[in-house]
Amino acid sequence: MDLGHDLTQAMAYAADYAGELSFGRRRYTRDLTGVDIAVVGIPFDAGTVNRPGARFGPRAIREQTTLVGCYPWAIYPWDFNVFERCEVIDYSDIATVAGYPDRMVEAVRTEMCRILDAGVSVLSIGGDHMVAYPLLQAHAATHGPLSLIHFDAHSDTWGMGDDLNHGTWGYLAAREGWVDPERSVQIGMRSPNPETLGFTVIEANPLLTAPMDATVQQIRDVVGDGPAYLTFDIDFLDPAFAPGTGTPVWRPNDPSGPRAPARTRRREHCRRRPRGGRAAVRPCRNHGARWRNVGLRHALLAWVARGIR
Ligand SMILES: [Mn+2]
Repeated sequence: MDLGHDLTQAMAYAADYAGELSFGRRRYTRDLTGVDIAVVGIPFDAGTVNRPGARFGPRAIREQTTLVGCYPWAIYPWDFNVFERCEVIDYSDIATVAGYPDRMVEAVRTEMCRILDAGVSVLSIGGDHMVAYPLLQAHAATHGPLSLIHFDAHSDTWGMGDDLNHGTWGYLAAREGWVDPERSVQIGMRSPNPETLGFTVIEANPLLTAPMDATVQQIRDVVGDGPAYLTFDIDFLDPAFAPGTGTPVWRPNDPSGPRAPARTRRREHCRRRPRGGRAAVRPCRNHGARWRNVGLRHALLAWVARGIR
């Protein structure tokens, strides 16, 4: 379905709660003529070893992106409007058949090669992290070995022979030469894996104590100027704020993480004796995670856009 430019622009100013649920109100189309960035959904979660549900990710993210982007001059904090700088389309979802991971891999690889061969950049929305396997394969076929910028609680480089799931794609991508570990960096790690495969690893605790600018410079120094692929697992964040993930891992020294209630209780105890238990978790606990998804996806879109112009 191609809604055309006029309606897209009209919907950008329409009520947030109405209208098409494409990514950022972009056109649903597979016509790549004149396109800079294609947003592609991959609703797949058969690669997770724990909690499924990521198949609902692309739809939820698209819905949340309708809540931002209504200011034509910019989206805070960026000083440019991504949609003015680049022609962005919503390529819709890559169809997968539940229960057949091999078909997902083949379908993603085929569609990615079509998009990348047309000179178009991709922002994909998953889906569990196994989808990175065909995505990296297709990008490496186009650009050669890539720097990987990997935000995650897990390294996803556990080697299990040829087995492919959301915890092994990084191992396989390095083994196949699609990513160059010497130019790659993993950020936020907090699941022990002594085998780094040569990746630069920035663990969660140093990340939380180091100045942000120093960490950004460290990432730049490792990655250099070559082609890079950025991937962000939502479990990079503390699950207190983004519980909707397959394998949540708490951030031990995060000032807003699990230690915060303990510190608060200690201070509280000095002032008066506790008089009751803690409140129950609210059923609406995923709202915070949804808001973070909105910001994250626009940050990633801006990152892709900066690489184009
Ligand atoms: Mn993870």
